[in-house]
Amino acid sequence: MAAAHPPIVLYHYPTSPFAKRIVWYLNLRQIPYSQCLQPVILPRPDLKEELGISYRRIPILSIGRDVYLDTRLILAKLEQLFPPSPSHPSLTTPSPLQNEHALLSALLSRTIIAPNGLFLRAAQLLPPKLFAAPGNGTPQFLRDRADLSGVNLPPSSPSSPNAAADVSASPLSPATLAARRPEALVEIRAYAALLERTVFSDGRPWIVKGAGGPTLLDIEAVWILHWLRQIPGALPAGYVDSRVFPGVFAWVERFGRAAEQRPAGEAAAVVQGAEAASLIAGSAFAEAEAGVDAADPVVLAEGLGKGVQVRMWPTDWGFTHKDTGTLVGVDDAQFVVEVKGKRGTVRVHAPRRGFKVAKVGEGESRL
Ligand SMILES: N[C@@H](CCC(=O)N[C@@H](CS)C(=O)NCC(=O)O)C(=O)O
Repeated sequence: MAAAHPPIVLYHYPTSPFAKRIVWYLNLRQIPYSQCLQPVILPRPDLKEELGISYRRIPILSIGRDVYLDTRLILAKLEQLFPPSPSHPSLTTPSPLQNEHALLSALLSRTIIAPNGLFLRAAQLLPPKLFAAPGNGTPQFLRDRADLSGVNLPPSSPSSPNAAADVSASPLSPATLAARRPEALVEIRAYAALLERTVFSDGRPWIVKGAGGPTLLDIEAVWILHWLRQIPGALPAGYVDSRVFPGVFAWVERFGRAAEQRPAGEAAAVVQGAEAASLIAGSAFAEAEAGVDAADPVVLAEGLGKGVQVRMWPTDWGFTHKDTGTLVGVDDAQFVVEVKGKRGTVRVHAPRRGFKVAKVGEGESRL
């Protein structure tokens, strides 16, 4: 695939720490892509109207007419579809430690992105002033993020559209953040301490000893700290900083310098939503159509099969936004649903972990 791959489009916004995981990967492996920049809150007509995709999280990556949801699946697919070559250098560790590297990368990804995992703790360290206009809340943003956790905030009143009083139920409201902060700080510090006293106790530049550059394990380990360290007020000085954890913070800086650069310095082209959608609609599929594994316990229990009309949604957050389409694939790693947009169909792939598929009309509840 690497020689003449179909076009890749990354739908994201640059402040998304999840999107960074993909941007860094594409940069480090020198994989060309275009980016379709998205607003930080809904609506996102480039996805919903142009492609017919209801999933509301960022990032989304298309490769040809295949659309991949969730960074866990996106990274796995890029690994699979772009095997190491001189033009796309490997981010894995050569044998004999190749399997250990793959195992640790997968475990780290599971731990950090899991419900109640380190990512959610990190989000609880965002300073409330990030979302607040002077003297007031920013209800649009808080309302949008409340939707992610299924919280329906009352509509803002037309007479005072910026009133902060109605956002107290949001997970990002100042009161909720203040209540969660102490425990979140302890967990983030423990994570930095773990890295400092293990891999970064001996002055190595990257997690894998002897590696000539960052590997996938560095991407999986670094993104939370890389995100928090650039948000003023997130990490308290003297508690989690470069004085307390010099090896870790030097690594985060070093990683940023290595991974933020595009090869040869050229930025990824920006495409508008309509252009991106016609690029996708006009492309070949990147993968052969997956089959539905008839022996899969979930397929059996839910009465699924190829051609069945289904809904598909994430179960951790953003779960009220469900995609509807035709089930075309189920295997150990993914669900694949064909979704109709105004320019034809795309195949939408979601990882098994953290996603659910149910026949239309059934299983509409969160779990
Ligand atoms: N498990 C997902 C989580 C993605 C996620 O939560 N992304 C955040 C942005 S950093 C998001 O979508 N926030 C709400 C939004 O932008 O609509 C992944 O790995 O891609």
